[in-house]
Amino acid sequence: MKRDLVFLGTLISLVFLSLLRSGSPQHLAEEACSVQILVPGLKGDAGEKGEKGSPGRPGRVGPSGEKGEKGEMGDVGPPGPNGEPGIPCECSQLRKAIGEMDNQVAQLTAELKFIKNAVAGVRETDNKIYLLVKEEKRYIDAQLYCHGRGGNLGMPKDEAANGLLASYINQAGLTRVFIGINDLEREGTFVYSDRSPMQTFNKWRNGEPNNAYDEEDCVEMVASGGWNDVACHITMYFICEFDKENV
Ligand code: MMA
Ligand code: CA
Repeated sequence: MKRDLVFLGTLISLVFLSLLRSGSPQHLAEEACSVQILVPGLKGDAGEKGEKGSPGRPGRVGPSGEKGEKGEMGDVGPPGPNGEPGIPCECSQLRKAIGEMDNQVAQLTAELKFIKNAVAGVRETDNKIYLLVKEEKRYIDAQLYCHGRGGNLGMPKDEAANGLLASYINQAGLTRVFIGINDLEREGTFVYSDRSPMQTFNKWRNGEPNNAYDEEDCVEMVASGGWNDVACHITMYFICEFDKENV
């Protein structure tokens, strides 16, 4: 644009000059020639068609396309090579070793039972562990103690469990412990402390439950294994029970 203006200025001053000097035709011819150098003449004829240009630069990378569908599963590959040959089975030797391990397991089980019984001082059945707690507590606090350890007060629900608890008490030289049975919620309706109802099994001593002094809502087991309702506020030792699946 700037060059065009310079060119136009030059052109105008040359035409002006040539008009000033246009006195004689000779002058005019001279001027026309010199002006011709700077001022473009008439447009010439179209030139010959040029050669084809070199190809342009590659365009920019376009946006990525949408994800295609998952292809079908390929064919199953050929099978791998065969493994190393195995060691021949020494069956009689293995049988002997397994037999010895069975004996060892049986012996360890017996020893563990002794340790739990004598050292930890617990008793167990297939699915329960019982623990005699030699701390004198009221029924409610005894129940809290057992709950706090993931268990409950002992709840004998069949002859086997009741007999186990009775022998536990006797081996400890005790005469009575709290067990998990009460009628705190409804007088005369005894339930287990996990709130499960009393079934047909019970071990009430003769004449019990008698709700003596109209204040016996909790239950003790005596050395014979018999049950007696007693006041909840008295204190005595107690037995907790734990489900093995929770231990
Ligand atoms: C008696 C008997 C029981 C009662 C206790 C309370 C010793 O047994 O009446 O039923 O629970 O007294 O001390
Ligand atoms: Ca009683």
